[in-house]
Amino acid sequence: MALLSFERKYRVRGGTLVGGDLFDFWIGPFYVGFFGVTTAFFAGLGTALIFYGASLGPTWNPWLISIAPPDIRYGLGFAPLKAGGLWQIITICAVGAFCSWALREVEICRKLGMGYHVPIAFGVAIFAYVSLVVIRPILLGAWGFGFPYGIFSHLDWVSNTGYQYLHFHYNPAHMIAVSFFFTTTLALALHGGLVLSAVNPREGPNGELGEVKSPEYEDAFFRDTIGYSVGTLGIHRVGLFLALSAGFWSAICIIISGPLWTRGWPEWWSWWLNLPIWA
Ligand code: UQ2
Repeated sequence: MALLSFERKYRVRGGTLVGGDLFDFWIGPFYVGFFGVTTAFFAGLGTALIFYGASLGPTWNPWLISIAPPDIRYGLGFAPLKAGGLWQIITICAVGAFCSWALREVEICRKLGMGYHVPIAFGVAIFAYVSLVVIRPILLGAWGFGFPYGIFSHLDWVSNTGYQYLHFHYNPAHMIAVSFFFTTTLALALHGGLVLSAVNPREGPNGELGEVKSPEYEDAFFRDTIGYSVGTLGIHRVGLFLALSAGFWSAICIIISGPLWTRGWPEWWSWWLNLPIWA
């Protein structure tokens, strides 16, 4: 179905979670909805506050601008605006905007009668962010454990936080996350390569245009190579699982650093050295 006639068909009322028909309209190609309004509100306010915070700082160099969280001594209370309070409100705006965006996706899924896979996937990304600036700071007792909002400053925070545990790559959850990130790129490279090889095949022996191949060819390629094909639907399940697992274990690896384990991560592995079988 042509996109324009399809749009006429699906652009109907309904599927909203909040607000009934009130925000059930489009602006150009964009569905608005109640959560489109809240997304715009939080994103607009948060961005304005970042510019305000930058105006208070020493530089307009985009690499160096940084909005820092409050000092640890403010604990889990509100800090003065210019001493981390801005960071706190910007964090509320960020979480508000991300969750609004996810719920707007849910409303669009409901309108289209689709599954909620995309908003659930986005929810895992939100979880990874929230684990850094909300969950872990609460577990450690101070907003000051969140990371600063700046390009270089957040890199410094990641490096410093990593060295605080001596060698972050020994964090078992970090190991799992990294493995999932790498496996995700492997799976997407295999999938992208396989689909392009079938849809955009080489030319024939006499230079004639290659014929587009069906999914049976894709299956056959992997059966010939490794004796198994996960299938055209299966590869997308594998891909979604791998990518969500990468984000999930990233969140776990930072949440357990501090709240669950305060020493260097290499030391965590002494459980292995202390197994009675070595005695
Ligand atoms: C596949 C298939 C696809 C694919 C890919 C495979 C026809 C178009 C890439 C092969 C994938 C396998 C065997 C699983 C890979 C698993 C990991 C953990 C990397 O069979 O079906 O559809 O794109």
